[in-house]
Amino acid sequence: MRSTPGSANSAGFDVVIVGAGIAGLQMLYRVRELGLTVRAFEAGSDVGGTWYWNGYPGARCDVESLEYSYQFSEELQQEWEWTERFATQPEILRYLNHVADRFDLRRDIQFNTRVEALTYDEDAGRWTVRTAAGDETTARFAVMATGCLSSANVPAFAGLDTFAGEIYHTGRWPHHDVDFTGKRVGVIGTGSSGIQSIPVVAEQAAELYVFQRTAAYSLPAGNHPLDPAEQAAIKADYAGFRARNNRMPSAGNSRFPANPASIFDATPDEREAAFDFRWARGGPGLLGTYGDIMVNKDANDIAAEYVREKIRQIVKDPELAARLSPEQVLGCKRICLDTNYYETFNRPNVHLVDVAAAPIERLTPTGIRTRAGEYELDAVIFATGFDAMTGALLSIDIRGRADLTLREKWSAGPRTYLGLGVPGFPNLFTISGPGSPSVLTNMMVSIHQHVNWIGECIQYLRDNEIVSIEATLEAEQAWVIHVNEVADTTLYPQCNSWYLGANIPGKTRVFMPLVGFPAYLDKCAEVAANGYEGFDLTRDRRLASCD
Ligand code: N01
Repeated sequence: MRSTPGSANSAGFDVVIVGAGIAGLQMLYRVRELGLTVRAFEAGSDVGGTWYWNGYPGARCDVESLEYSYQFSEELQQEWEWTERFATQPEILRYLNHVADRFDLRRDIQFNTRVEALTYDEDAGRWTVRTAAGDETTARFAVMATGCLSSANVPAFAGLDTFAGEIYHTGRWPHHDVDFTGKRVGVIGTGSSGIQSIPVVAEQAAELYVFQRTAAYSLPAGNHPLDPAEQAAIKADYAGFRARNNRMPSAGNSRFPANPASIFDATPDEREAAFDFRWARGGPGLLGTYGDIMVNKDANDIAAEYVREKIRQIVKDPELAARLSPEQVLGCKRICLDTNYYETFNRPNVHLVDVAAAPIERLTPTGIRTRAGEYELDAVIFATGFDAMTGALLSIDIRGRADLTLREKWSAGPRTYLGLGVPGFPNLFTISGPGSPSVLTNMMVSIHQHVNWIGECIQYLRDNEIVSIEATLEAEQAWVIHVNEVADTTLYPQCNSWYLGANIPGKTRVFMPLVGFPAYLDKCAEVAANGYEGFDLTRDRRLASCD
């Protein structure tokens, strides 16, 4: 089977990719390298995924630019010049557009096309892909590049449709200028998206009301223009830099690793100095000041109190500082990085509304009503996050062997082998799926690793005339236990985070990502080296050739 790339193909494709964000673009490039026919489907009108949808004011990456980039092309990583330590959303989107153009990827992407269903035909050994427009095609392999944080969570507030003003979600930001100058704006949510947008919106808005349910820990990003000499030094040995990052638990930050020592071996003065150093440097490094902060509650309490003291120093009104001070375990909800977040609450036009004490009751035609009062607003921004890790996958009607749906299979929480494969769903791969390190790492690196693993796997199947690969139930069961055991050695499961699915009403609470990148990297390599141990491989000469 061969087709003109990108052309309609009644015989279908070798590979279908769902999504044209960071993962989809790299997968497309990799599949082309294998000489296979491919079609990517993308719901948006252009490439970029997360960086296409999250164009809210202040949107910026919390991974350093020199690490948050593709490594599949040495030329690309040498050519591209980042301008800031942490890139803005427009800069990353420009980069992804550059990648799409440079490697001529768009011709195999069908935009404005939402995939609605994927159904496995056991006799043909192929996936049928149906779009929301009702079009169908088939493919031997399906690769889900649907993103971990792509299914926007809009709480079902009463009266949502009655609000007469503007409504936005940070993860569905419109692709036109939005100007809040002179307006009364409400932001619901104080996770990363709220914390990044609030300081920027506060500068435009006449009045800004921040509806906070849980105070979040935020560390100063310490963003600055990139020093060309620093960039050149990394580029002089980019491969070495990538290799060192691969050996870090978060697949990054090798230039500033965590200190493995215990906080209890340091004096109070030494701790203070160590925290001060990391706070001043900016970025997420404060969590790594000592090796036990993320595994020992007493150690964590000391670090958390350091951050609360910083909040008290920054926010002038002590009562307001107290309301902005988080109490949960530091870092067990994803740590936020900010530029002037706490400082923003010193502005006279910014008001903190406690919706834990007095929850939002409804939206009205003119604003938001909480149990404590009514707030007149011209615009409401939902910074309410995502149905993480499973939301995008389960929004598609995925049916595997014997009509088993992924929704049924995952009704008590996601179950995978390596976060890459699911028993009952042959030849379907999930890039950065639940059970892989994904969101606990630099996503660029995790995606790179998955794309290469999947590419090599498909190559292996072709070389060995294997028509289908499917994770075994035994491997899945052992893997789910492993992921939970690793999580339980840390403090991560101890608060109501989206890592656990706790932000979505009714979602089963399961800790979804795997903690620790290097061991995972080694495990995936070992599985491949052992002929895809833990997967059933089916040979069928009739179906073996893709040609
Ligand atoms: O979403 P969140 P996010 N009533 O889920 C509140 C990545 N990211 O979009 O904590 C009132 O963290 C909710 O309150 P609570 C990053 O991985 C990265 O901000 O559930 N409030 C919370 O305050 C990040 O972790 C970057 O009590 C409600 C907020 O909404 C992930 O995306 C930038 C509510 C949601 O916070 C998600 O971040 C942005 C309700 N009914 C995002 N429902 C960077 O790279 C929810 N909330 C920097």
